[in-house]
Amino acid sequence: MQLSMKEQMLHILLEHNGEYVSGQKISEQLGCSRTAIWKHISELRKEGYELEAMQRRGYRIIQQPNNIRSHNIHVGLKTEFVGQNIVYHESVSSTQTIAHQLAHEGAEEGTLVAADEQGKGKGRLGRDWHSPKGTGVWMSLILRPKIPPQQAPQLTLLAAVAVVKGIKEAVGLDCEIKWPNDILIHGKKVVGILTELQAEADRIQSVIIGIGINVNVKEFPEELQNKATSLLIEKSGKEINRAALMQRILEQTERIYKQYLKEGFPIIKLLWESYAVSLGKEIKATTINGSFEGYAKGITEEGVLLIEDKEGEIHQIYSADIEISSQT
Ligand code: BTX
Repeated sequence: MQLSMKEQMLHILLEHNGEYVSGQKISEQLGCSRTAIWKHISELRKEGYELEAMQRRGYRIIQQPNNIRSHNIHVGLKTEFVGQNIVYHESVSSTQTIAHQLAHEGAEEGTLVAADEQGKGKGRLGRDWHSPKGTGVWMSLILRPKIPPQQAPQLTLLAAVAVVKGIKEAVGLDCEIKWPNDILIHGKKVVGILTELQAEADRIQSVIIGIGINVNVKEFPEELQNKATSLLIEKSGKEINRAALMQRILEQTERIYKQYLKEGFPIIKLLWESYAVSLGKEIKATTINGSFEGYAKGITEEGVLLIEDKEGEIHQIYSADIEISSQT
């Protein structure tokens, strides 16, 4: 997608990394008037950019706001299509609902819906996802892979790998994955992933991958205090730039997704297994049909979990909540 004039100007200022760029240089590069530059500078200031204007020297950027407006993500995002079309809202009920609607209306692959706050963030099985204002990454990505619907669980695992790698790159923290969709740090959930489909019997029309990351959340409601954490908490209170984190995750997603479309699931499976905490352990799986205990043997080529019960029978688990019952 083409950068707007304002985005191009921001790009030039960011490229100069806090150094001055003359008004003349900007107007030559963008082919616009000095008045237009000044107008964009004022708009960026209103959005929270700290910019300095100095006679004879030009303009420089002092600080970026920690917001996730679309151009803040767009400028500096090195992808071909993932996140190139961004729909940003300050406050929504759920980014999933909006992404579903857009996918239904034919939104292009890679379209991203992001919000600063969700009033009714969705987890799996009708559960809620706590999404407070301005402190998280609450986003839904539309993909359109040409794969049969039964392979869709693979995309949850693909997204989990991309998020773990993106967090490592942007923030330097190591995460673990608990099948199928929990990303943990020190045993507490820092990211949740919800994959939903629009599909016919034999064909996927779109996959909506919802990713919720507790980034700068300082405190959780009482019921989550023992099981949730945030990147800020794990970084001892250091505030994290959400747009930069999103960029790294979107780049990793595109890279791994392209590899997946070309070479299939095996490489993703290997990567996923290297981050998995639930494999090779005694676990308790709670499904909609009840719960049972067994040994987590591994995942299949479809991304389905295999559990061996005490009688040696192998069960294929498509969807469940997992508790690790021993550290074997
Ligand atoms: P899940 O069903 O695996 O997890 C939901 C459960 O996790 C809740 O029942 C609660 O116990 C706990 N929980 C709720 N909020 C949080 C939180 N912020 N941090 C840690 N634990 C929490 C996981 O479902 C899938 C979540 C996807 C969220 C994204 S956000 C963007 C997109 N839009 C949307 O509405 N959902 C997705």
